[in-house]
Parts: sequence; C-alpha cells; structure tokens
Amino acid sequence: MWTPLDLPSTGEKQFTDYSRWRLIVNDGGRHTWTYLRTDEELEKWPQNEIDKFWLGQPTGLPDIPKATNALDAARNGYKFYKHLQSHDGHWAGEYGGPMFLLPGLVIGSYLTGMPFKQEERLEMIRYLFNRAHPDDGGWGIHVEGHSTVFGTGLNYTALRILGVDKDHPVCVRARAKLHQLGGCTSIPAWGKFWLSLLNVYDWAGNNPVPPELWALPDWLPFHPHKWWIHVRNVYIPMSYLYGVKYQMEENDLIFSLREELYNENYYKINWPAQCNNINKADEYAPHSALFNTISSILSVYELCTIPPLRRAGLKRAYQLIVMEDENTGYQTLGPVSKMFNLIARFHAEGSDSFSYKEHMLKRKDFMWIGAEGMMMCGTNGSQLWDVGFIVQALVETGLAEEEENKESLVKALEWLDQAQIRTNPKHYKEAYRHTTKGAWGFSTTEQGYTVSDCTGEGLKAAMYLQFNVEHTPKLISKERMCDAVDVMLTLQNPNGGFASYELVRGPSWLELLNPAEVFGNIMIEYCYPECTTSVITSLAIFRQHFPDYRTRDIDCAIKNAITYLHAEQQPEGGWIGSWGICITYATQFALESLSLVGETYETSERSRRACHFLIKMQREDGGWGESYKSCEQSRWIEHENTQVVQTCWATMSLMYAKYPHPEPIERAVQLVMSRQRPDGSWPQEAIEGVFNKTCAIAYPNFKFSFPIWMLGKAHLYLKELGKKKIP
Ligand code: LAN
Repeated sequence: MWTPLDLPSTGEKQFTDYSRWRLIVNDGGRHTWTYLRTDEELEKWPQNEIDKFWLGQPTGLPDIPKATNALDAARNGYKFYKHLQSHDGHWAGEYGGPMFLLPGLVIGSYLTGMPFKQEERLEMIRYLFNRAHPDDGGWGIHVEGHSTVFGTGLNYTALRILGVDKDHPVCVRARAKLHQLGGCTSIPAWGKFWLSLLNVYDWAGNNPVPPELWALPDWLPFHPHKWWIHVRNVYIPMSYLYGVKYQMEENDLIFSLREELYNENYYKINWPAQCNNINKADEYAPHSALFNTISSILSVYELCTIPPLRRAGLKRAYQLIVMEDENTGYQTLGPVSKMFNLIARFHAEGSDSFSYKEHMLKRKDFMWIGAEGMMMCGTNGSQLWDVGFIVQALVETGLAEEEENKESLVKALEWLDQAQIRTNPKHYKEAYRHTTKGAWGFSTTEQGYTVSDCTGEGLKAAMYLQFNVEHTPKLISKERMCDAVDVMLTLQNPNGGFASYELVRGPSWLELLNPAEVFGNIMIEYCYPECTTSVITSLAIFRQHFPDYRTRDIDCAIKNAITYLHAEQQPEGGWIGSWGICITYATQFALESLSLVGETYETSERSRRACHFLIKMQREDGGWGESYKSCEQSRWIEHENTQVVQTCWATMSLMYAKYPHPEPIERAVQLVMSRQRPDGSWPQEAIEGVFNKTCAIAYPNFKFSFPIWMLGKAHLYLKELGKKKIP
C-alpha cells in the first residue's frame, strides 16, 4: 500500500545510493532495474559498465590511443559501445524525454493502490526535481520544452502523491509557476482526464469520450478502428473510464490538491465552461469548429445517456482492453495506454486479479533509472531500433569483420533472431490488428506490434549479418525473410508511402477531430519518408539475394515509394521528419532511397537540391545543428549548438547522394572526431527524437551508432573520392 514517505528535507542523502542499482535484462530484452539492499548482495553482484553508464557514473573504461583517422575513430567508438551490449546481444537504453508519462505512472498507481518501492519513489522525486525548469520551476511537455500547464500541473501532482510536502521549495516554486500560468482549469484534455480520475477535477469539465463509439458499425468512416493506433489505444480505456466516471475516493491529499492546483475556489468553478479552456502556453492543435460542435452535442447526450447503449459501449471497450493486454503480455502498445488499461482492469476485476498482477509486473518495464533519477519511458525500450542501426554501421564500415568484434555481432544476430515476430496476434482481426507474422517491432516480441520501418531495419540488419559477414551462423531462414517482406508489402499505401504501424485507414478530415490539443497529426496514420525508406531499402537488399521472390511486387513497391518521396520533397530541398529532429533526419532517409534508383548528385536535380540545402546549413565548425522546434513548425530552426548526431545524419545524406566534393564531409568528420572522448564515447548532447510534432524523445544510443557509421563510411568514401578526379 502507499505508506508515508521518509523524505529527509535536503542534500544528496535524501535519495538512494546509485552504487546499489542493477539493470536486469531477460526474456527477449526486457529491462527492469532493481536495488540491492544488503551488502551480501552487493558483493555477489557487482555493478557492471552498463549499470554505471546509464546511471551516469564513471564507467572505469580505459582511455584508448587517440584516433588518427575516421575509421580509427569509429573503431574506438565501438570499443566503448561494445561494453554497453547486454549479454543477450542487444543494447539497453534510456527512452525518456516526454514529461507527461511519469505523472500517468504515479497517478495510475496511486488510484489502483499499486505501491512503489521506497527507492523507486525517491528516485522519481529526484527525477522531477532535476527536470524542473531552471528558470521557473515548472515542467513542459518534454525535457527541453518550456513550462506548460500540462507539464507543471501533472508533475506537481505526481510529486505530491510521491510524498513531497506542499511547502517543499520545489513544490512552492512549481505551484507559483502553475498559478502564474492560470492554474489547472486550463490544463489540456489529457490533463483534465488524469486529474478527473484522481478526483481533483470535475468530470463535467471534460469533453465527452463516450464508449458507445466502440459499439458503432465498423464501416463508418470515423469509426475509431480507423484512427492512428496510438490514439485509439489511448481512447479505448479512456472511453471505458469516462463511461464509468471512474473517480478516486476523496482523502486528505485530494482535498489539499483541490486547493493547490487552482487559482480559484475549487468548489465554485464552472466546470462545463472549462471543457475548451486550454492554456495558450500548451495549445498546439486548437479544436476545430467541428470538434467543438460534436462535443457540445455529446455533452447533451451525456446528461441522458441510453443505458443499454452505454452498457454495449462499455462492454466492447472492455473487450478491446482485455485483448490488447493479452496480445502484448500486458506491456500494451505504449506508456499511456499501459496505465489507463491498468485502471480499467482494476476497476472491473480488482487488485486480486491476474490482470492486476501482470500489469504490476510489466509496469517495471517502463521505469528506468538514469543519471537524473527514475523516469517513465516512451515504450518498454527501443531494443530493435538500436540493434538495427549499430549492426548496419558495423557491417558497412567493415568493423564487423574484425576479430575483436565477431562475438558481439553473433550475439546481435541471436537477438535479432528471437526478436522477429513469428505469428499473428492471439486476438487478431477482432482487435483490429494488422498482421504481425514476420515483422519486427520497435522494442520486444512480447510487445509484439508490427512497425513498418522496424521490420525494414530488422531485416536489413539480419541480412547484413547473414550475407555480408562470413563468420555468423545463419539463424534466420529464407522463409522467415520472405515473411518479413510479405508484411512490409501489406503496408504500402496507394500513394506509395509507408506509415508507422498500419495502413492509413481513416480519411484525412478525421484530423479535425483531434481532441488532444498538445499534439499534431495524431488522428490517422500518415506516410513518412523515414518509414518508407527503411522499407524500400530493405526490399532492395532482399531483392539482390532473392531475385525471384515477388519480384514484380517489390519492383513496383520501390517505384511507387519513390513517387511518394518525390512528392514530399520541400521546395528548399529537404524532407520533413516526424520521428527524429527533423529535416536533417528525414533527408538522410530520403536521399538513401533516391540513391537506390540511381538518383544521386550527378544524375538528379532533386538530389542536388537536397545537397545544396544541406551544404547551406552546414555551420562554420563543420557540423549541423537543428532544433526540436523545426518539428513543431515544419521548417528549419537552427539549434544554438552543433549536434554530433545530426552532423552524422547530414553527412550520411551527402554520401548517399554521392556528393562529389570532399571538403564538407572532411570538415564534418573533423567535428565529430573532435567531440570524441578519450575512452571512445561521445557525450550526450541535445535530444534526438520527436513524435506527434511537439514531443521530443531521447535516443541516447544514437550518439554511438551514427558517429560509428558515419565515420567509418566517410573514411571509405573519402578514399574513393580521392581516387576519382573531382570536377
Ligand atoms: C515511437 C517510437 C519509435 C517510432 C519509429 C520506429 C522511430 C518511427 O519511425 C515510427 C513510429 C515509432 C514506432 C513511434 C511511434 C510513437 C511512439 C510510440 C514513439 C515515438 C515512442 C513514444 C510514442 C508514443 C505515441 C508515446 C505515447 C504518447 C501518445 C501520444 C499516445
């Protein structure tokens, strides 16, 4: 149960001893952190480099003789990074960044009476303290963002639940910021929802989320099974919880929060008037008139719901929740649905149920302790994604063939082997799922969702290891590679592009119904240059090895994908990224695709335009730096600092395009080498990834895979270029 917290008021001592934390990796790449209590345990189980690295402690790894050329630097990079490989062959990693996930974890756990260990609580507090905005004490939607009501209201609440006194200086400062922003009446919809579950915001202040939606016939153009999978998987349990108007029982903390979170008297707030009250500091995608009209109509319905209809909706929503839990081993698709599903299962089945216990077990997979404390991750890890890139980097640079790396690559292949999904989901069509047989997902097979580009990168890595490296066992059969191709071919949209998890199912006007004011482009799947490239580059490699398998389908898929990529190029020459920051990221992918069909600097105006754009953006120091704000505004916004990872993406772009002049590439290499530390690693710089336009998310392993890849590739590239005569 939630016992009182023994929190000393100040100093490092108030948190835990970092030398006692250990990362456990098991079952196909699951990550869970544990705290060793006794000295006996400590002696038996020493901290390894992986633990130390992710905890931000000195790893003790030795300095390496300084690299004299780019390949040496890449090799040194891998010397370090190899130490971070887990015994099962993958690279564990922190997947933080979003600042609206930890409050869900804390509020959801509190509501369901699911306790945390004392050390977890303390470290979550440390994380929130460390992540408070240095200027004003609030929190934003992600770690680098400005303070918003969504971030500040929810994280403040989390701190209070975790046991921090309202008079603690961090709370005092955060509350002042919250009040300066206007308080929680103007918190965005998902904040209103969490606070309503906690009984510190009134259900009448929410736009309705009727579960009846799920009982509508599937053929309706707006039926939620046509929404983007993340949104529908969040709204399934939300509609259930809204339908039953779940509310925590009042207690002293709740009474107190009702006073702390608002500028006005809680009991006098006109709740219905708050439904569309969204703070300007938070708002990214304002409600459409259509959304507001539908919400008003539904609010009237809410006053006189039709009981059999509501029951039918609740029943269907609950079925979908159960199927999702069972399909994913209770990991669920993502961190928001994870906690909402738990609350729904708790509501229906109580805390003695199997589902409650399983949710509790898998809740751990999202809790990661880093240098700043304990956070809630964006998924249960980015296992496949990280293996995919480093493997390709090593094979393309030739480092894979070096004796000292052989074992590590065999391990990586073993991991990839078990990570391919072999069957379709247990609950398949009835849960509106896309096929999964043959796919790779983003994290683990247990989570088990097909992702188009993860399948592409997974297959590429597997093919590289099995066909381009001599010493590896051939673990993945041709048949299984064909399965991966089959899945990818089911994912192409009529315009030639590939989206993330599924085909684009719904009409584009559904975006008008986006209820979550803080994210853009979330209602349906969209096609992405990044996903499209990962798929067609893997198809192209597959075609080289198996020229007879679905030849026409593959040719056609590549051709149509290129048409899509052409259409997406921006007039200035770049492509807009959706999952990494931003134009630098997507342009790398797009130029790789164009090179597949022979469109390079020499032959194609498009490729030249892209290169000229990148060259224009290269900074004096030889690097590139783009801000996460580019993703919000879909235009290049310079970062104040040069970024190593982006410099690698931009340089890779130039190399894919066969850019003929060595000088910009040499300068980029110099920059990346100059930032390498004596032990071969690179320091963490700005956050690398993004989703839904506004929320930045961290890919800390990118600072290894992309520099290693780029440096090794540039070494070979510049050598080749040296042999040629440059015009
Ligand atoms: C991810 C992470 C991986 C990412 C790539 C594979 C990089 C991308 O190319 C395709 C989309 C995908 C799979 C993706 C989708 C959205 C995710 C799951 C995330 C960015 C990680 C967190 C995010 C998820 C939506 C966060 C929860 C928030 C909601 C708005 C529901």
